[in-house]
Amino acid sequence: MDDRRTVKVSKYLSKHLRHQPERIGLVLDPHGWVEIDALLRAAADHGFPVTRAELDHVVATNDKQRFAVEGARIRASQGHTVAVDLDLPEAEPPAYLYHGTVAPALDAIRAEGLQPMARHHVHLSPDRETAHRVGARRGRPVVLAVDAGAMREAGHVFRVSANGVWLVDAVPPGFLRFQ
Ligand code: HQG
Repeated sequence: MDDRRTVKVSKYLSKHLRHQPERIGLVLDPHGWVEIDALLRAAADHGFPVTRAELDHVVATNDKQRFAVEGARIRASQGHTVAVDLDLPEAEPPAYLYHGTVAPALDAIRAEGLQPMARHHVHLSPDRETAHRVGARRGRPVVLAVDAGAMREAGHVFRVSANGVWLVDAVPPGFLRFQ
């Protein structure tokens, strides 16, 4: 399987496991899972045939481990815009986490903190390099440090996805370091 095909299949899976399952007639369970057989059937029926071997390859080699397989089922590990409850346990974050954004968002972020925007949570990275890459999707990246230790002490709940993305409902501006 070449890299271009791998990326194409990964994007197709992200689209339908995170954002628009109904577009191919899929119904996710409340925690975001779907039977792999049903997913492959729906993809084929909608003009995008994927083999089980291709799906397994994408799950195993995905650069961010975006997908989780459990038994006969698959789900996206995070990043949903459809309503799912990932049922992730609370976790104790490291003292600092990082968020990659771009300069045009900074005024709003200073005023209202980090908001989940279209997603369910604000996504935070455990290191600056990852946050830098996340920000760079939108332009010249700006990395903000989040005082996760102080947030947790103040009662904010942190969860970590299966692929190491830290999730919170929001980050009030007082916990952000703009430097
Ligand atoms: C910004 C990718 C104005 C925020 C990545 C970001 C990540 C605000 C954008 C994952 C704001 C939302 C998530 C506020 C936040 N006012 N702008 N108050 N608060 N923003 O894509 O964190 O490839 O929903 O800075 O690698 O960029 O999908 O979030 O620029 O892990 O697996 O609003 O998506 O992973 O953008 O990225 P997003 P994100 P995948």
